[in-house]
Amino acid sequence: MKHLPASHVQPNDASRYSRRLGGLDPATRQEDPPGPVPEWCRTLIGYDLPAAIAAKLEYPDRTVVCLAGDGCFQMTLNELSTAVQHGANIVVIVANNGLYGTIRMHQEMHYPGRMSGTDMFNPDYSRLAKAYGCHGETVSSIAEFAVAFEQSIAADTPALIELRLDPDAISTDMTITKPRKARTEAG
Ligand SMILES: Cc1ncc(C[n+]2csc(CCOP(=O)(O)OP(=O)(O)O)c2C)c(N)n1
Ligand SMILES: [Mg+2]
Repeated sequence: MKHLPASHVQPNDASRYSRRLGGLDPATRQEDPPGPVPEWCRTLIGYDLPAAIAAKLEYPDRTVVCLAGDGCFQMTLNELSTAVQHGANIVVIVANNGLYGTIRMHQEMHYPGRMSGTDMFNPDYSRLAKAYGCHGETVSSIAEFAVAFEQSIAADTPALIELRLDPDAISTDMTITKPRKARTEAG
């Protein structure tokens, strides 16, 4: 969040990463957010990209960053076309962990090791973004993020940054193996 200007708009979705990175979980929530930040948090997956586009069209002078899980983003990613068509130059950050991670977490908590339907196949999101006419970046380490973000903000098109994440790191503070181990040990 330190790379964002004080005046920004940041739609989030229901993914673990989106909520943690966006500071919307109680554990990381800021009592006094920096600047006028309309935080549109909904629990629907796929909400964030259309919301980000609408926000940019409504507040063209503000930086608009869309934080999306890969599962959430796959619901409405075709709206990249709308963003390009209407010149809504948002920055989309896709947290690619290859999972419907939130659902996997509940599967692991209640039925450890018995997962169903929560693995995902993902495209190369940076290349997909470029195919839509957007700027595209892929980030595999924290060190790469700042430059990718600066270039995305500076692009004169919508931009997308794919964060390639370890699937075991289900959130910024949780692993898959943690609830599985706890549940298995509890019997
Ligand atoms: C319309 C709708 N369908 C299903 C759900 C249930 N749901 C909540 S989070 C989630 C998975 C999100 O996956 P992803 O975006 O990859 O985020 P992750 O949890 O992996 O960070 C689902 C299916 C929902 N919130 N909204
Ligand atoms: Mg995911």
